[in-house]
Formats: sequence, C-alpha cells, structure tokens
Amino acid sequence: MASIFTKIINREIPAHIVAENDQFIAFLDIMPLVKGHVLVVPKQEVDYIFDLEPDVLSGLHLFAQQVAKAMDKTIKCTRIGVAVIGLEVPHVHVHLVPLKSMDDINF
Ligand code: DGP
Repeated sequence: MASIFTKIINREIPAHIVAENDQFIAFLDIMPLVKGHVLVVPKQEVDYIFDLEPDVLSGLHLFAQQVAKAMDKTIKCTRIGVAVIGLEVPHVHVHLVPLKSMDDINF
C-alpha cells in the first residue's frame, strides 16, 4: 500500500507544497511543532534513511539544504532544527523546524 506521502506526491491527497523537483518534494507538516514546519521527502518510497542509495541520500541533503536556506531567508528564526524521526510515517522524510528556542517545542 502506498504511504501517505506517496499519495501527496501523486496528488491523491492535498498538501501545502513548498518545493518540488523530479526526485524530491517539500510540504508543510499537517501537525506542525511550530509554524512553518516542513517535511522534505524523496519521491522514491523507502522506509529507512540508511536504505536510500547514496546518490539519493546526497540529493536529499542538497534539496533539504536549499529548502532550509529559503526558510532561513523568509522566516524569522534562530535556527532550522533538523530531525529524521520516522515513527509515524514509514517513508523517509526530514523535518525542518524553524526555531527561536527549544521552548518553542512541546515534545
Ligand atoms: P514521523 O514519522 O514520526 O517523523 O512523523 C511524521 C510527520 O508527518 C508528523 O509530524 C505528521 C506528518 N504527517 C502525517 N500525515 C500527514 C499528512 O497527511 N499530511 C502532511 N502534510 N503531514 C502529515
């Protein structure tokens, strides 16, 4: 069965997409830790980040870096927090969380 993120990639369910190319997509998290919380996702559906081919992993790095730079320019924050969690959705994704301080997050 396709992951929820594959359904977003295929436009089967809606999402607020902020960046996309042929291999990767970035969209707003539906349950944001803070305003502007973005998920960066490879279009290839792989569960675990270390199962990605090295070229896809480095492509993910570059794409996420571009998205984080754009966020840095447009959102007033101290730092873009980066996390790879993957407890809920079994499709590799990187969380980009614009933070002013750790007090912004309620874990
Ligand atoms: P995790 O797998 O634990 O890294 O968390 C998955 C994240 O994905 C969580 O922050 C909520 C988000 N999420 C889950 N379902 C959807 C969805 O349908 N749309 C969007 N935009 N985000 C989702």
